[in-house]
Parts: sequence; structure tokens; C-alpha cells
Amino acid sequence: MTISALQKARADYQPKLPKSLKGAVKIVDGAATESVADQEDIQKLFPNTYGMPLLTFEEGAESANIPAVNVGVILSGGQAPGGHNVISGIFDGIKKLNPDSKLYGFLGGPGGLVDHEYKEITADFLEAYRNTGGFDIIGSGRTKLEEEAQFDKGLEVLKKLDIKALVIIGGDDSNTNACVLAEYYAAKKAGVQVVGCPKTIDGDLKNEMIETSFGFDTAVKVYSELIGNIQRDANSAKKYWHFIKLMGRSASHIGLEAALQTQPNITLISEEVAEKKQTLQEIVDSMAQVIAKRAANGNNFGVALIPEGLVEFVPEMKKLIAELNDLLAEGSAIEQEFKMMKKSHRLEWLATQLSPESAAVFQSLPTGIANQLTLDRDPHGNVQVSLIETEKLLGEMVKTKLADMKESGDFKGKFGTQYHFFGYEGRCAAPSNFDADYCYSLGFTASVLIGAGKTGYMSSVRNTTAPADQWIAGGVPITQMMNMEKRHGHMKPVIQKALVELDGAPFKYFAENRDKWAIETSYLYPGPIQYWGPTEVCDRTTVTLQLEQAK
Ligand code: FBP
Repeated sequence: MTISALQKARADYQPKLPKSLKGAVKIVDGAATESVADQEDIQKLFPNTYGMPLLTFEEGAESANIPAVNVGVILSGGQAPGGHNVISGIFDGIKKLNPDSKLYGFLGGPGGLVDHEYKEITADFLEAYRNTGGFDIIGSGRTKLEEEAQFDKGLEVLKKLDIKALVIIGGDDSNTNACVLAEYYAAKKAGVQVVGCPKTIDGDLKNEMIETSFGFDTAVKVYSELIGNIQRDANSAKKYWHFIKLMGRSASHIGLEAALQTQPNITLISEEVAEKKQTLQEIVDSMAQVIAKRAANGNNFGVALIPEGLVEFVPEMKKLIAELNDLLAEGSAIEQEFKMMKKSHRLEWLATQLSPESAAVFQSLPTGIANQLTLDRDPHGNVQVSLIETEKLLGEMVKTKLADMKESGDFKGKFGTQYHFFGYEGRCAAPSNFDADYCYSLGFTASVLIGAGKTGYMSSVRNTTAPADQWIAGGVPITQMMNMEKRHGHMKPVIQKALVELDGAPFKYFAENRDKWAIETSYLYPGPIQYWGPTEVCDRTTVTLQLEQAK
């Protein structure tokens, strides 16, 4: 296989580990835990894995003599930079426990476990993937491990391969399912431990014990580099407003962090929109105000960041989407009629089926967007919010608003737009030093949890704004992160999703500075991720982490 010069040089990078993981490890039990909410319900659902203590690793005196252990690993959900290093950490960790240990990767995500598709990960095979981005070593997938029949099917292959522990690398949903699986195998005395690792570029799997999900650091650095480049272009040509949608299904952590790294003129934060119950028109009006003010200063250019999940946080859009989901549910009479109808009549007719408020919103949308809301649906029949071109929706609405303002004399400038969506280009980037080290440490931590016979735990590596050797590794019971939430009409135990906190330090810093950034041109140009060079450039963490930990 031909590889690039960077890949070649990067292959030699030795990820840094916390001090406690470098030699023999001593495991210190902390206090017993309880779930963040709904303690009684969660305890009842997880009798075998509830209330376990927090675990912290310290430097030990001597290594335990552990028999060889076979371990399985699954990559679940969207790609995030560093997944290959989690696998490298697990591999090196279990080989350190006993050189005869083996690692099996289940192919194509959780479905590989159910369908018995796997591959042994050997030292030679793994070599080419160390410190690289992507999940292509074994592939990923979005099959949900939820049914007992799937757990039993999985157990067959685990028994066949004599696998004693399974590591699930995933986001909040996948780790929720990892916890259910751990409990199921524990109750069955199946002899299989289940350990989770926190992954997602969205950054919404975090709490007191999980400071950040891996991949967030690298992905936002890639987006910030691109935003910085566009800002320089905008400031050079001085003729375009760039509307940039940023990935992140629900939470706006990516948008907020990118704003902190680049200081653009406008950044929308979905959580704030929901808190203030802002309408789409109010958002558009406030954007138009900034554009008009800049134009008054002779600056007919700027950059606006828009989080992917925005429309679901705008109350009237949320209501409209919910109504459309119900009306167009697969097999419903309305859906059948809608499909049979001539395309040119569809939207007008559908508006008559909506509540008056939602009909008004629906009719105010540009046709392309209204169409996207009715056509692009996921396998559950729901609107695929990530496919809605929110940046264009806002751009067109702002254009209309500015035309009105021009007539009334409130806008005297020009408004030319360019649209962008940054998402996939960040998910498989070569991991930053932070993600390379953090992921390797998470994988290594998982191997220590496995060696100690733990199940229902998630790898936790904390104190991440300090140099890596001072990081604190350990395990956190997944049940500790859970609460009960309504999903598809039923109350379910799930890991609480971490949205942007409006009283948190990162948002507060942003809110204190945004008015200045809006009018002045205070752009920051972070440039590309650096893998070699000064520590303050190469090993810096996200601004979010720095602000959160600067207590
Ligand atoms: P995970 O939560 O599984 O890590 O995925 C995150 C994400 O990248 C979102 O930001 C985005 O909305 C979604 O995946 C896109 O999914 P897909 O890869 O299926 O298009």
C-alpha cells in the first residue's frame, strides 16, 4: 500500500500515556455511585451493575499475573478521529497483561457482532492504522444493539472465540446499549465483561467524569482551520457573507468551540435559541441587524456559523417537524395520498393538513426547504434534520429581510452569499496529538478495566488540560450517567446527553465577546493541525476544555 509522507512520519508517533498506565497499575476504589437522576428506576433496571464504585488508577508496585484474555471490539456510529488509537491502546494494553491475549474486531459496527462477522487484529495488521484517522480498520455502523435476541446471537460468537470482554466505542446511545448488554450478560452469568469508550465529534457525551468525547478536538480544529481560511478570504475580497453550517446532530458544542477558535461575526447556538424561544424570523432579524451594521461601516462581508441541529431547537420548526413526522408516517393515509399526488400540488395540499400555526410556518419556507422537510426521511420515517440546508434557508430569509430594510432605508449595503457545510471533512482527519494521546489512553484504560474483571464501566481519562503524564485514568460506572427519558413513547434508561450549558464558562465567554466580534473584524486564523513543533501549538486542547477547567 502506498502511503503519504505524513502518514509515514506519523506512524512513528508514540502516543503519550498518563503516568499511572506506564508501568504496573494499582486500582483504587472510590465511593459507591448513583445515577444522575431517577435512582430507584435505574437501580431496578440494572441490579447487577448499579452503584459500583468509581475507579482511579495509580502507579502500582508490581504487575498482576493475568491469564491471556480474548477481547472483542466494536466501533459504533459516526466516525471520529482517533478510533484507531483506541484500538491500538486496547491491543497494547491486553498484550501487556499477557502477550498471548488476542483482539478481535467486529466488522461494520454492532451488526458485526450479531451477524458473526469479525477479524482478528494482529500486530502486523494494526501497524498501518496507528495514529491514522477513520474507522476503516474494521468499519462502523449504526445498527442498535437493543434486543435480547441480538445479545444472545452475539454471545454465540463470543463463546466460539472465547472472548471474555467486549469494548464498545460509541456515543451516548451506543454506551447506553453497552450498559444494557453488560447488565444482561452479568445477569446471565455469561462470563463476558462489557466496557465502553466515549466517542463522538459532537462533543455531547461528557459529564463530570468524562471531560470530552474523543474526536471533538480534531474535528473542530479542522473546521476552525477552514473557517479561518474563509475569514481571510472574506476579509480580502470584502464581497461575500459566508453562511457555514457545522455538523453536530443536536448539541452546538462544535459551533461554540469553532467560534471560540476563530471569532466570526455571527454564531448561532441552538440551546440559546431554545431557551429564549426564538422564532425563525427573530433569528433572521438579528442576523440582518448585524449585516446592516457592518454594511454601515463599509464592511459588506462576514462569516456566520450555523449549527446543524438548529431547526429542531426553534420552537415553531420543532412543532412543524413533529406534525410532518406524524402526518407522513410510513403507511399512513396522508402519506399514501401525498405520494400519489402530482409534485406541483403536494406542498400546497400538505399545508391544509397541518395546524394553522404550522401551516403558516410551512408556507413561509423557501420551496426547496419545504420539499426537504417532506421528502428526506430516515428509516424510522422522521425528517433527516442533518440534510436540511439550514444555511440556505437562513440566507434566503435574510436576503428577503434586507430587501425590506433597503426599502425603509435601514440597509444601504450589498449582500452576496456563499454557502458551506463542514462535517464529513473533519470526521476522519489524522488525529491531533491530543486525540492521538487521549484515544490511546482510553483504549489502554479499557484493557486495565478488563484485566481487573470489571463490567458496565466506561474508560475515563481526566485532567486533560494538564500534560498527558498527569492525566487521571480510571473507570466510571455507566449507570452513574443515566436517567429515564421518553423514547418512542416509552420511558427508557439512557445516558444524559450534554447540551451546551448557557451558564457554563465557554458560552459565557462567547456571549461576553460576540457583540464586538459581530461588528469589528476580529478574526482568528488557527491554521492547520500541527503534529510537530512547539507544544503550545501541537498539544493545545480545545478552548472549551480550557475554559471549563480554569476554575
Ligand atoms: P455519532 O453521534 O454517531 O458520533 O455521529 C455524529 C455525526 O457525525 C453527527 O454530527 C451527524 O449529524 C451524523 O453523525 C451524520 O451521520 P451519518 O454519518 O450517518 O451521515
